[in-house]
Amino acid sequence: MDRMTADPGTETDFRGATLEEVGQAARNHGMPLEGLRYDVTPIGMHYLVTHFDIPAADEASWVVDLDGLVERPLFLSMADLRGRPAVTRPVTMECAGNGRALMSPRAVSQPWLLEAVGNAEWTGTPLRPILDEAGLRPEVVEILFTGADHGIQGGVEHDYQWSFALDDILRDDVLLAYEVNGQPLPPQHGFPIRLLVPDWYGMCSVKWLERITAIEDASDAFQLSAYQVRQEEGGPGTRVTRKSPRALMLPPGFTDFPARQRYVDAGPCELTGRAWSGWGHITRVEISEDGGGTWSEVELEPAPPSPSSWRAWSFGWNAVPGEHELLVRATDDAGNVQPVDPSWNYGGFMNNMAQRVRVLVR
Ligand SMILES: Nc1nc2c(c(=O)[nH]1)N[C@H]1C(S)=C(S)[C@@H](COP(=O)(O)O)O[C@H]1N2
Ligand SMILES: [Mo]
Repeated sequence: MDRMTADPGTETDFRGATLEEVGQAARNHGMPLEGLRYDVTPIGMHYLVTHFDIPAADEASWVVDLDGLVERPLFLSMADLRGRPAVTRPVTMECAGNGRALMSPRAVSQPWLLEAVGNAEWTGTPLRPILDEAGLRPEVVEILFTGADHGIQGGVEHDYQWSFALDDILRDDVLLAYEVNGQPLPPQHGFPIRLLVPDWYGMCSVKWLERITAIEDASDAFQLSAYQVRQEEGGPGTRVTRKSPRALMLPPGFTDFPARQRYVDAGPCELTGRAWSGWGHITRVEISEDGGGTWSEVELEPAPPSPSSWRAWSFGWNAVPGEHELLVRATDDAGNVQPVDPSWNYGGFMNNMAQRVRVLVR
């Protein structure tokens, strides 16, 4: 990024961003935080991540093969999948790299600030009855999902894949999704069909799904070793799974370009936003005006029917003239609370530090 975009109001120095990062940022867009206004994110505003290229896909000839250690392999056409019971679910999806660019030093990858999120209504058919129909053999340990996209990452050529232990995937809320917000999936979001796993970070919701394989050993698929919280390259780590809690504020007032400093008129100012967690319901959202020394609870809107969808909040702020930095943090009913500072890891994953919003009140 050039000098004009340096110093967007954090301690992190962006001037060293590489051309690779600029290339990723240009392909993989975030949700402008104004999108927090909408309970259901318009699909063009939903964040987007594709590691390799968006593959060509023809709905009429697309088949999802379900094979491996099953009694009855299935070849699922789109007509077959669309003919099965359909469920629509609002799901907050977030990239595990959200917050990466706020870590220092940051991983050279997709340089997200905080915008890698969206809350769309996904329609599809539940996965579990399909696995039941195929009949998993007793020796099955994991279910491996393969997308139609192919490339090289970390020097390893592979199809994009994710694999789950049985307990993690035999959930009633996992879908094979073919519509989003009432429309067929757009090409970039996985047309004609993708896996959708609520509550986990987005990397496991395999787009352009073409194969489901029941396997008897833990998979060594490349992405499983990439999505690890580790302290050094190749070091021991723990796999990224569920989303940590996060609250985000709809940017108040108006902005300058390009630094995106906020300007607000003095007086009562309604702050609003959304919060979510992959570990349960959001129970508390708080705002600090003194860098995290003291916190005030905001008002939470009624909880959504499923905690897989984000929860709205609002706060009546009395804006007094001067420079302010507002911090926002969420707590979930499993007791997880957002930290004020990032906890660093090599891949730049799961940085759910409290959001900092700089506001100049006039
Ligand atoms: N086949 C395939 N599936 C994929 C990816 C990919 O590159 N290829 N990216 C993953 C990542 S890292 C995320 S965060 C989500 C993003 O989904 P979206 O682009 O629909 O928002 O898709 C996941 N599924
Ligand atoms: Mo991601």
